[in-house]
Amino acid sequence: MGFSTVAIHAGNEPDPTTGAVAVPIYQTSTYAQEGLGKHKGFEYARTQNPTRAALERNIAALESAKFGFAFASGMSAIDTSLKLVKAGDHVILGDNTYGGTFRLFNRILRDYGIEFDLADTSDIVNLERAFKPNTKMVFVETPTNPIMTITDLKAVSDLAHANGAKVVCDNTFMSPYFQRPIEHGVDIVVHSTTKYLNGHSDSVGGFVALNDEKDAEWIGFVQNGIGAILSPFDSFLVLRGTKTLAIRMDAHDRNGRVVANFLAEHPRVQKVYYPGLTSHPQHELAKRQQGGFGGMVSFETGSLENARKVLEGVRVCTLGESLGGVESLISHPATMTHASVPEETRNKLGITDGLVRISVGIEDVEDIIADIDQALS
Ligand code: P1T
Repeated sequence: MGFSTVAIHAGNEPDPTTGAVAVPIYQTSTYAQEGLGKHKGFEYARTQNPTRAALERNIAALESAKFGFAFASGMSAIDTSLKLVKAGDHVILGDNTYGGTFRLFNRILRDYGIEFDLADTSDIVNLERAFKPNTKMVFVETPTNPIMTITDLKAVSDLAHANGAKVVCDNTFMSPYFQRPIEHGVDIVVHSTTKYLNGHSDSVGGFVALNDEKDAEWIGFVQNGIGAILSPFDSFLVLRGTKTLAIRMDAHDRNGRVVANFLAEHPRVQKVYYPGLTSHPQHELAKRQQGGFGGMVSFETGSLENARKVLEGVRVCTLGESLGGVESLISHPATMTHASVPEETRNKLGITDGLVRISVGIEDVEDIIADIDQALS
């Protein structure tokens, strides 16, 4: 079945009690039991909730995964995926990820005995050198936030598996519409559903999708044991969001290409980071691995002052953290999303004071272009 058919129907079976076509928000903390140990499969809402279960079936199907788990945020989903390693294990983390992912490793997991090293996972020779005897996981983002570097998921999966390690891919920027990492050999996919999957900037959530039954059992155990679950209302919102994922992503992609090309020609812009540009060093890999290039575009303005003028000069775009909503958002990675990354590392990666990131929305693209143009000039 096609992507949109799955998006609209998987998990969205009419409600068994009423026939409601939209999955109801089961806003309950617990369920009446008929007798001791006799119930309808629902005991307590941290453990099971029908609205959340519907979303879990939905996104798992979209990611070509057998199992899916919805969390209270992207970060709690990422943290739970890291519960597949133990104290003393070593993880290779892509050197450019969302700042919060780096912070989780650097400021929290480190103190719980998880060793990690950063590596440029887009360079397979470099990645191979980062493996240690105790490496149990490689964690990648592709394209990366905000530099848009692409990692070859099949090559990384083959290398990791040959070294006895699992691969986790944060698929937030592409969504399963444009990239399904499990189909390239990745073991575990994580998402911030806050972004494209929900798509309307009105919910914070996360997701873990995977195929391995034993690992899925553990992720489910941790989800219940720690309890960072997605609420019924948020589950409803994301479930509504994924129904239009395909048409929204196509629109983000169309607008993203136009904005990237416009910026690439603009005299006040020094560099544009967008895998859809033929000048992107991994354009061919992106074309092969992704179904589109999406709506995330970063560009170098040359200085903090220039960046500030753009960020404070826009009227259609909104200055703010986050991405993936229908409205265009503009942000300053160095002081916002990636402030927890040391300055030296930021500069090495290209996350300079002059870097601006746009999450290109699905407004009329002429209005977005005119807005950025007036802010740049
Ligand atoms: O905010 P939360 O739902 O917890 O998701 C964290 C997260 C995980 N992975 C990626 C690739 C992300 O971009 C994010 C959150 N990112 C932003 C808030 C941002 O503006 O980049």
